[in-house]
Amino acid sequence: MSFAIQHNRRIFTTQKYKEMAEVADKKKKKWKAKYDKDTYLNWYETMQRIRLFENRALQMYGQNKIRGFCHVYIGQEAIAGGMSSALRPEDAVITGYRQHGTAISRGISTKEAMAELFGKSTGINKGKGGSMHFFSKENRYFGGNGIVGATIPIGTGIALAEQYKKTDNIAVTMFGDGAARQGSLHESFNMAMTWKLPVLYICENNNYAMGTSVERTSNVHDIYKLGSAYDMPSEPVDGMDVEKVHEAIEKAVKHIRSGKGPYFLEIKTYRYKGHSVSDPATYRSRDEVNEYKEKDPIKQLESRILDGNIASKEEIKEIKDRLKKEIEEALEFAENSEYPDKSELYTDNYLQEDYPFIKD
Ligand SMILES: Cc1ncc(C[n+]2csc(CCOP(=O)(O)OP(=O)(O)O)c2C)c(N)n1
Repeated sequence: MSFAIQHNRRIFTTQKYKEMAEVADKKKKKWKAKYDKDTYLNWYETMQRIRLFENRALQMYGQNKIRGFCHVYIGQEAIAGGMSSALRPEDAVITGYRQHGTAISRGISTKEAMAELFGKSTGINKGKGGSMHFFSKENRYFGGNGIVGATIPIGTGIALAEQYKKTDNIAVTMFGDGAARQGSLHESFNMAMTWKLPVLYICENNNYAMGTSVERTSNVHDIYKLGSAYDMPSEPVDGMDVEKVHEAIEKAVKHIRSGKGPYFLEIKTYRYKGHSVSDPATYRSRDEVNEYKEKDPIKQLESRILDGNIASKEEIKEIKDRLKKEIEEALEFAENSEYPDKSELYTDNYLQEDYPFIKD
């Protein structure tokens, strides 16, 4: 007997699902380790650190210890993981507001990140930036930006600065599928290709811009194809698989560093939670969410590590326990830190002296 299952307007039969599962099973058996133990364990650690950090942050939000906006990255960690191994520390990164994971993968400590979420003076931006606005000059991390699509021209500008200074650093410019529809993408792509800027554009396509699916936004569902209008090398990537993310970014980075100009990767991923903490995400089915959870990037990597005898269960447990301790210490640090002094209201502000509308 064959039941029809409707999913995202595609009709699959249970038979078809069975066949797909068998193909996936065969692929799994064929998997072979390509990298050394440290690489796998570093990926695991980076991704688990982000997941544990955000799970605790969500709990703290529930207790009103974190206020304001909070957009979590849970489900998307393979992108931050794969990126961390494919870039150099000197490379610049800029992204949107769903940024805790990216920031942590670039070296911002969980203490500084948690304290920032708590609005405390010991946060990475003295508690004045909050969840959407981490920034770190030392880590070449340019945010954290709440304006959808704004990172695309800013990242392009960072790449222009690197070219002007004749470095071989690249600027990674990240944005969501919703942001990809902004005009700023086209102006930036055009300029970056004309001037062969050292920029890697990454669209983290998690299928939704708030409650609006990619299918409802445009007739072009494969966002990477937007690059072809500018002859920009562009590819789709499986964002649930950290190895594939690493490989794709490594290849793109090699192209960019050799002076050939920009590259565009559409990394297909999924966010398990709503758009932000206040979104119950009723616009998608539980089956859809579960389908992605089945391919969870951390679980996938953990089974590869264990099945491939890369590390033992005990080693994995040791990493998890160490990270749990780290996150508890970050929480304690955030709790025990002071809020910024009132005088901080007047520091770190940009003031244009000749702005004509300043009032005393
Ligand atoms: C210029 C601008 N327009 C609208 C908004 C409101 N807004 C906030 S998030 C969002 C959706 C963006 O989705 P996407 O780019 O796919 O990123 P994701 O949340 O999936 O990471 C919108 C429309 C905004 N912040 N800035």
